[in-house]
Amino acid sequence: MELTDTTKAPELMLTGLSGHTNISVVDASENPAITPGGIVDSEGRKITGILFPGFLSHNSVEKLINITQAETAPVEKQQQFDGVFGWGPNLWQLQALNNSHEARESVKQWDNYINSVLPSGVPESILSRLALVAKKSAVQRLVSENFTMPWITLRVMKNGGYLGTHAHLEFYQKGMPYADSTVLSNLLPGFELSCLLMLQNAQSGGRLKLYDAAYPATPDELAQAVQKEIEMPAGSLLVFDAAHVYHEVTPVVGSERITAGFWLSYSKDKAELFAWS
Ligand SMILES: O=C(O)CCC(=O)C(=O)O
Repeated sequence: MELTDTTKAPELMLTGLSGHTNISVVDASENPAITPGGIVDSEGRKITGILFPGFLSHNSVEKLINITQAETAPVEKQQQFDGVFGWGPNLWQLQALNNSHEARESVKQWDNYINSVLPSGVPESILSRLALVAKKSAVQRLVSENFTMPWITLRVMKNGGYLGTHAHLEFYQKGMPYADSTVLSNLLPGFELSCLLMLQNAQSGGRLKLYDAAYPATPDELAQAVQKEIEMPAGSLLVFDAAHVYHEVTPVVGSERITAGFWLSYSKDKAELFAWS
């Protein structure tokens, strides 16, 4: 088994992003759970995120990094922003391809590639561990009209690359291309957790910074909010409330920051939990 034993509980919880208190990391004896109302502790209090150190073995981390360094891969790398590149079928392009054979093939190729580089059972183990925390029987792939969404994207941020401050509810409100996709219209509105596997930290910078401020906040409120950079060792997984909590990635300095990411969403009826990217 390539993953840390799921019966151990190495999670850390990020609390205090309530707009009132400081941000702290507390022990997992608080027994966090992923629920349709957000991430909660054992008392049912909302928390911002859960950090799972050592979620992915060194071997799996290396294999995912290698994809981004190889000359060829089954999907083109795409520039998402200045200095920020993604590997994986592109959500917006897939929408444009409108459930075509071409779109299905591109996801299949990417799945096969990920499955071929990772030790056997690792993708399933990642999702089944999250299912345990959500007390669900499974975290499923997101499928709509026979079209399966990709479930993981690799992202490389080069020297100078960064992600500006945002909360994902903003995207939906501003009508970003995927906001009215048919695939996503079956999901529980206002719910989106980001799942980030840290593969390689930048030499410096490239830190995920969370704001003690929830969407919608004014620029002044954001400027005054307590901010916390999250320390994520290679191999750790962070699950956090990206829909509500403002976050950014600080500019990378020196060597690349490499992550693998996906989102978790519930179905509208809250019965099913999906991973997609
Ligand atoms: O790469 C990161 O740390 C953050 C990415 C991000 O903004 C997100 O997952 O919502």
